Amino acid sequence: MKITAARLIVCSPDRNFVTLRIDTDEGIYGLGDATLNGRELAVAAYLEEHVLPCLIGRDPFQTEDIWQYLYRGAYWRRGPVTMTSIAAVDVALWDIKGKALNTPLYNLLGGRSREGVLVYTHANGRDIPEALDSVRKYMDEGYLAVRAQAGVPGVASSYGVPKAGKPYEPAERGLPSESLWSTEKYLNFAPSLFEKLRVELGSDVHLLHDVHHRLTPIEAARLGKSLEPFHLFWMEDPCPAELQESFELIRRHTTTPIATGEVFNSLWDAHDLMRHHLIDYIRMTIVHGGGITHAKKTADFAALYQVRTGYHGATDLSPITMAAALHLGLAVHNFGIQEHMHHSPLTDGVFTHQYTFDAGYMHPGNAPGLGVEIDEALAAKYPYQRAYLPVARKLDGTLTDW
Ligand code: KDG
Ligand code: MG
Repeated sequence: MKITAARLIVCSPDRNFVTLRIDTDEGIYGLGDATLNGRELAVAAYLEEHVLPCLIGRDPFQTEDIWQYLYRGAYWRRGPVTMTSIAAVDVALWDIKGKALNTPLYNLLGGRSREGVLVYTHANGRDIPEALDSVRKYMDEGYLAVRAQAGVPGVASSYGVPKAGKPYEPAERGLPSESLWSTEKYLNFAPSLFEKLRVELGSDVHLLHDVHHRLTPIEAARLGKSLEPFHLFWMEDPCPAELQESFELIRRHTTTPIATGEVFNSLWDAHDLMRHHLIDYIRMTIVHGGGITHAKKTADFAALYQVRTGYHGATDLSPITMAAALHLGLAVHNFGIQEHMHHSPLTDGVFTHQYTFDAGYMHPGNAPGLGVEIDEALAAKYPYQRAYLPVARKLDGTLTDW
């Protein structure tokens, strides 16, 4: 089998997505997600100008060799634009392999290690009562695990809180908006949110929380300690992870489990965190972390240190990435949990998919390959629109981590 064509579909059905389609001489094609939120066209240009011409004529079954060719062959290595581009190619090739062998992707990754993939979704509210209602709503829908975020009193537009009744969506069209942040107010407030949730909801539901890289290590240590009575499933991204030794300080003070890595793009960003038992869940996802080929290696490395997977799954990761994550999640032994933030009905209309949700678990479906199709005619009606993630400033105006 040979690759005969590769092209991009850039569309914006409620939000931007970059999708790669690879065609072969046997009429089988594969899809890969190449979306990097707020920097979409950088990846599109990288693929179009530098990667796609190199694919024509290659055997799509050679996923390892093509991965190495794109990674080592670029010389520069790593970085979100490179690794998202490689991921798009890699996922599309695995999709082709599954279709050619007439089997769902999970069968090529080790087969089923479990019946379903435990997922968590996003509950949020402007205040604690709204957040409580939101968690309850998802529990009523069958979710066994829910991430809870609430507006911090005195801090306008806190992370994870929807604006004016719309579903929460991190990127916004136009130039970046600015939001405010106060660590002091947040640290005083966050334990009261989880105290209320535990009192009202009991101890069975898994509760998760995203700190979104906003604290220093000692502040994160205080937060983790103060949340211990409410036994969170995890505290996510307690501080920026470029400085991996930050997590040693957090670990010295708290047993609240830690998840990090949604902004990582290679195993080398995380290997020290794993080797030194500084994290419990790795969030680096397939689309930003070099595709299935590299995610599988990262998961296998993590397994040596009893670190489990907990992949990023916000709306900026297209249904193609969601499907890929569900296939891998079904297969790897050290799967932990998968994020599932709902796409809009329009996004789901463009990317029709076989995956399903039932009683807290998702399943990738049994269609050959990934089990996702793109409706290109519908996609064409929603062209790309510039959009950005917000930036954040402290109350005195200092730029800080969003
Ligand atoms: O593109 C960035 C978002 O996906 C991110 O802000 C969402 O932190 C996030 C999460 O955990 O889903
Ligand atoms: Mg996050």
